[in-house]
Amino acid sequence: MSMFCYQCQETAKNEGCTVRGVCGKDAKVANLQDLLVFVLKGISIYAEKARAEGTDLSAKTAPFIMEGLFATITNANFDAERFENLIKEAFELRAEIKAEFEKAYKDNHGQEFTGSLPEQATWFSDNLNDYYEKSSNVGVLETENVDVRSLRELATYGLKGIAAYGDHARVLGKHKQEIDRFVQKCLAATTDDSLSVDDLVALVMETGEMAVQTMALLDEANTSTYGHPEPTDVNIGVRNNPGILISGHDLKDMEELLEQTAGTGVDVYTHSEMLPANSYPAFKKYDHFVGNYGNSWWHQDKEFKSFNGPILMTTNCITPVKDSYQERIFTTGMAGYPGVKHIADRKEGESKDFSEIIELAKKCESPVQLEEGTIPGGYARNTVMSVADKVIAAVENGDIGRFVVMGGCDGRFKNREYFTDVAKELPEDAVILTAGCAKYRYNKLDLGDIGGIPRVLDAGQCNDSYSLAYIALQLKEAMGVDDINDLPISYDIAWYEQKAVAVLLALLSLGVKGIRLGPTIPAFISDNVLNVLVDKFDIKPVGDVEADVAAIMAGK
Ligand code: FSO
Ligand code: SF4
Repeated sequence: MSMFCYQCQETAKNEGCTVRGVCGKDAKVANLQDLLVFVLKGISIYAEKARAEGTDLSAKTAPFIMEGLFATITNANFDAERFENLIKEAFELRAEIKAEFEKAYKDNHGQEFTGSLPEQATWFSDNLNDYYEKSSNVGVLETENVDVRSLRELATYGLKGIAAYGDHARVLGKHKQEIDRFVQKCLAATTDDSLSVDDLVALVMETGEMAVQTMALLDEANTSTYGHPEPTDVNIGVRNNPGILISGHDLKDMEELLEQTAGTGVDVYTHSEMLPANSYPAFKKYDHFVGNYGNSWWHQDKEFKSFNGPILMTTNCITPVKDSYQERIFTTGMAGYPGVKHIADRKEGESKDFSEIIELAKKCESPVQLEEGTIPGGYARNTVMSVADKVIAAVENGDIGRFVVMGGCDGRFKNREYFTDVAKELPEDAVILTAGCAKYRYNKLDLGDIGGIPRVLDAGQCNDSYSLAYIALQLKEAMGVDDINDLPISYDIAWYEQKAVAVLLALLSLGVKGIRLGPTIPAFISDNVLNVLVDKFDIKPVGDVEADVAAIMAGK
């Protein structure tokens, strides 16, 4: 076995990738990612010890820890050199935090700290060969007890999701001390052998609570910067100008790209999870912002070829880059791919410089049209709540029988046709609430509307999943229902990567029961942990389409 990773839904045999990732990640990068997380845990151990001595260093640790965790999310970064550098930086930060802890300890106790610490806090080398040697022995399998391992990884993957959402919020100037503190507390806790299974279950639940807070913070960051998304018919056709395709989830990159391309004769199109940018007032004002091109992330090898122009990947999901567009794809932020040009971070008070991409676009042909027409978007919390009276009336008079939350991710495998089939099979009085790239399985089906309310209400990116929770909580108030589970809402969630784990834990922490999860139950959930989730939350795997649709409509 040269690596071990089971953090995403497509892991080999639903057990673990052991030679090379199904995602394309090689063993070298997988192991370096493990080593980076290992050192991030070491930083967290010292920061937690400093906090016990009365020194809060979370403002110093959280930005780097969150970026580091974000880089290890599925399909975000495949570049070994980038991870080598992140590990070096992590050692530097760890040394600083260690020194601050030791000083605080000495000040408080009048003597040096001599206690023993886990290896995450002590192992060091500045030799790259040592990185590689060590990196194959610091992964998830180092925790032998399968249930402890399962809970540690469940918390860590939830934390990776929190890190991604938290990093997006920070880019827009928003952060919260409580979240920053939790990130270091949670990472340090995953190294603590004294914690019982019950303690770890509690940690996982707290991860869910923090995910809710982080998603609320990101929602606030996005809407206060760019306005509330508005109902929008998003064009899926093309024009005859050269274009730039922007993918991933980073709205600040979107803003700066639109600003820098204005008046250049180059059009801008969104791809995959950037589609919801078409519904923000701040972006809709640009005439050269044409619409969305293509489908969810895993179709990119073909769609990037036919786009003809440059592609900017702001975050995940990247798939192995093909020669046909190797010269025209760029990464930025925490995204990375070997041999692909990376646009540097913005300097304090400045924008990123996208001029190289714009100049390249001018020399490219316009995109090949894949489809035409429009798809509806912009049904985030503000839009839905602005018609709350209409929605509640439709529920009360029986026009809407059920809401089905079908958010989450899309993926490569055939078993995800389940979600298309469910969308098709749901009766006409069912409304689908969605967010994330899962929507591409049914957002072009033309499922009609109920009294002007589209049957697929798209709240936005997976980053906007907070809208789905918010709508449920507001409906609970408005309809005078005591328990969120008494609302006419069912959950049929498609998961793929770790942001979806954060969203799932967030829903559990809000008390949502009876969630169907698919296309498979995560490989990192052990049998005993699954039993806990079934007992406490009645989680179930997706099953037969017809039977699931009947059960969903019956509120089961
Ligand atoms: Fe999709 Fe990829 Fe948004 Fe994920 S593009 S799969 S949950 O990384 O981020 O929904
Ligand atoms: Fe395998 Fe998923 Fe890990 Fe990639 S991210 S190596 S596909 S488990």
